[in-house]
This record gives sequence, structure tokens and C-alpha cells, in this order.
Amino acid sequence: MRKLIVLAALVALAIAAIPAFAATKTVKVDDNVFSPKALTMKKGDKIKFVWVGDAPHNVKGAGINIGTRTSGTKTVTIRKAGTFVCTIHPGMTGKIRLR
Ligand SMILES: [Cu+2]
Repeated sequence: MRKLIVLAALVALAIAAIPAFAATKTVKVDDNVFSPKALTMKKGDKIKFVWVGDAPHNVKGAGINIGTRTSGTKTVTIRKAGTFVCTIHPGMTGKIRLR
């Protein structure tokens, strides 16, 4: 009986230790707009930025620091809410809300 209780406790601990599934949202980096512009996500979720425009763009702010590029993708883990921008194009902004 004692072994069964210990086993049940170990199983419960193992289940509790499984991290919540982290979601990944895609943001297009276009000329000159992030799409979508606003995201609501959980801490630890990821954003996959996909460069689709022709002009060079970067992503700075809200804990994100991606240098200027013209193509490709970059996936980052989100740790805080805030606003991110492309420093090259005024008004090219995005917002992250944490729920
Ligand atoms: Cu830009």
C-alpha cells in the first residue's frame, strides 16, 4: 500500500512538472507594417517574424532585438509586454499584451 501511495505521488509530480505548451504566433514584417500589429499571448509563447517586404526592417523593443534584414525568419520567446518597432520606419510598430 505504501508503495502505491509513493508511486501515485511520483506520477502526480511528473504531471505537474510538464510545462504548459508554448504557442507560436507568426508576424509578417512587411513594407512598412507588422501584420498583425497587436498580439495577445502568454509569457513564454513565441513570435516567428517572417520578412516578406522588399525593404530592410528590424525589430526592437518589448525584449526583442532583431537586427536589420531583408528576408528570412527569426523566432523569439516573449518574456514581457510592450511595444516593438522597426527603427528605420517611423510608425512601424507592434504591440504585445500578456494575458
Ligand atoms: Cu522597417
